[in-house]
Amino acid sequence: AVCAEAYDPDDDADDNTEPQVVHPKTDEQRRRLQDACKDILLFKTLEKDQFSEVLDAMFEVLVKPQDHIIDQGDDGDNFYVIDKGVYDIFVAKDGASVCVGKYNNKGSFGELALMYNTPRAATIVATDEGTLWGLDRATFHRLIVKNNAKKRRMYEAFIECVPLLNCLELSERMKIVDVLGVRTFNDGDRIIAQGDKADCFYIVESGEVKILIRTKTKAGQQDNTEVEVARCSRGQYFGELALVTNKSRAASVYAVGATKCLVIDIQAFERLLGPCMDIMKRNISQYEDQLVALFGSSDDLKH
Ligand code: 1OR
Ligand code: 1OR
Repeated sequence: AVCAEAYDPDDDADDNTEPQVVHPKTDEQRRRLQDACKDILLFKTLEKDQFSEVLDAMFEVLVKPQDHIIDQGDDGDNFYVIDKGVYDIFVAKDGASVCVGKYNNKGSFGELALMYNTPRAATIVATDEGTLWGLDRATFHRLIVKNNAKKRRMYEAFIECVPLLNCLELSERMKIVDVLGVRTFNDGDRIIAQGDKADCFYIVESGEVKILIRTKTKAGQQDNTEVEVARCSRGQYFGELALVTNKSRAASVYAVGATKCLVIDIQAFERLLGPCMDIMKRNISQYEDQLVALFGSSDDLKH
């Protein structure tokens, strides 16, 4: 009898017999690869063995200016991690190709077509000479997609009780789980530094963070020390402001005790959190009111 069973990647018996891909690398390549991969969110929830299998399978790709690494609409072949170079992201809109963002010497792309078996969702073009690390589709499936089933089991319940994400459909919340990374911090670790460029967004899973601000209206003055303005604990988010306003980080954020955060990169934030934008903007307008109350001006949150 034929039965319609849900696909569970964990049941995939032939996975164990699939040959392991190994691209030999020099020590120098290995060092660069490790450096490029250390902050890749999709790798952050892998077990150590799985992560080293991923590294073994990756291969170097040299690119020239104007090379199309990915074309929107194509089938997915590889996932890419950036070693170096600047890459523009184009999306077709009403027949025209619109640049919607860029990767600047770090990050990764090409996961969506491989994760969901869909055509490429964007075109990625190198603006300079650059270097990428590719990971073939089969290995991506065997290690990353399989790990996603585990991630969904681990984070589904927690994500369901993050108030900000209530406005999303269940399937949209699960897409966030698929691409998120996890980072742990020790007491006092600085998670965000005021003034830095922003490339990700955080949700506190456990522990607590404190938010400190050094106001620009007192720049250079003696009493311009960092002032604590807020704390966030389980289920609360931070690091959205710079992504929403396209500015540098408005405050510094430190771990209070051992703290674990879920991390979402800026591209996934823009792609998946659009429906939550109104809530975030409403909360941002409250930052301005509190700034006025504290420092007598909200200039810090302006240009
Ligand atoms: P892929 O396999 O579909 C193209 O191949 C890749 O571009 C895609 O995986 C992502 O890794 C990356 N929307 C869709 N894909 C994006 C986007 C994006 N940005 C980067 N990629 N948006 C832009 C968000 C800044 C939304 C556009 C409406
Ligand atoms: P970000 O990307 O600028 C620092 O990085 C984060 O601290 C910021 O996003 C917010 O998520 C968070 N003013 C500015 N940023 C704040 C504030 C805040 N509170 C939390 N963040 N104010 C406190 C309001 C309770 C106003 C300053 C007095």
